[in-house]
Amino acid sequence: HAADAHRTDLMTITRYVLNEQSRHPESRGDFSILLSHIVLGCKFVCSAVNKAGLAKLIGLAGETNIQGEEQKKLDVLSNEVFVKALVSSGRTCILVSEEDEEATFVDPTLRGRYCVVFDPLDGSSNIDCGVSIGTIFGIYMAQDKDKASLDDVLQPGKNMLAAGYCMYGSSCAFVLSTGNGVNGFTLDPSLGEFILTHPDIKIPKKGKIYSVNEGNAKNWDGPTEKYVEKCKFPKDGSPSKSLRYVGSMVADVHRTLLYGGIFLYPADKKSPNGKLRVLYEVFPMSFLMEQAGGQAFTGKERALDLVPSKIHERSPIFLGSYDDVEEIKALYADEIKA
Ligand code: P6P
Repeated sequence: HAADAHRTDLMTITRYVLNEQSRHPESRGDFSILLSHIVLGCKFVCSAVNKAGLAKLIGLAGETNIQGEEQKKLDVLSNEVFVKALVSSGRTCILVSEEDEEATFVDPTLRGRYCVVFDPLDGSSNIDCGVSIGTIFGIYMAQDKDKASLDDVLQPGKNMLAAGYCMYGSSCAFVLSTGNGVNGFTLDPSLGEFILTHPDIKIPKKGKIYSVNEGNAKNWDGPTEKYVEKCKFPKDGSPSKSLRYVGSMVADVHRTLLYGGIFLYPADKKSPNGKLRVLYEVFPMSFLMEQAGGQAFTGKERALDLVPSKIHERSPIFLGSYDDVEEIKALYADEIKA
C-alpha cells in the first residue's frame, strides 16, 4: 500500500509550500502565491525550451516566423514571461533580472512585500546544442513595499528568504529552499505539476568531481592553480578527481548538489571579480549549497556574507561539498598569511 499511497498521495510543490507556510501562522499565503507565479513562469519556459529545437528546425527561433514577425530570442521571451508573472502576482515590489539593465519597480497599486532577483534563462548560449539550461531566482523581503529602494536588494545573500532554480534538461527539475533544507521536484508533463522527487537533499560531505573551465588556467591566481593541481595530481596518493564541466551553471550546480564535489568560477587576471553575478547566480546557488550541508566561498569570505553594491555585480565563487570547499579556503588563507 505504501507504493500506492505514494502514487496517489501526490506531494506537489503547491502542497509542499502550503505545508511550509503552516509553519509560519502569521503568513497570509503571500509567499505561496508568489511561488506559484514563479512556477508558472518555469512551466512556460520548460515548454518553450523543449520546442526551441523544433522551432529552430522550422525556422522560428531567432528568425522571422511564418507570420513574418521577428521571433523573440528565448531568453528575452522568458524574461518577459517572468516579469509579467511576477508583477501580476501582486506580491512583488522590486524585480532584478539578468536581462534588464535597471531594476523594475512594480506599480504601487500592484505592490507586494517581496523582491525577486532572477536569471530567466541562464546558460542560454547552450540552447542550440541542446545542453541543459535553467532559471535561477532568489527572494528578499522589502523593508517597506511603499518605500521600496535598491537597498532592499543590495542585501547579503544570507538575508534571502528563499532561493531555487529550475533546470530544463532531460526532465524539468525544480530545486527550492525556503530556509528549511532543500527539496527537488520533477515536472510531470501529463499533470503539468511539479512532484516532490528529491526530499531533503543533502550534498555528500566530500566529492570526487571538480568543475571548472580549465581554458582559463593561464589566468588563475595561486590558490586556484594549486587546488586544481591537487585535484589532478593528489600528493597523498588518493585518486585524482574527475573533471565535469557543462558550461551551464544550473547543470553544473545540480550535478554537484546531487553527486558532490566542487564547482569553481574563480577570479582571474582578465576578470578580477570572476564572471558569475552575485544576486541571481552566486547567492541563490550558495544559499542552496549551505541549506544542503555544503558551503560557498568567494576566495575572501563566505559567499552569503558578501554585500553587493550594484545589482549586476560579479564575484568569484567556489561552492559544493563541505570538505572540498574547506580545502580551497585553506589555500586562500595560506596566501593571505604568506
Ligand atoms: P564560461 C553561462 O553563460 C554562464 O553564465 C553560466 O551558466 C556558466 O556557469 C558560465 O557562464 C560558463 O562560463 O566562461 O566557462 O563559458
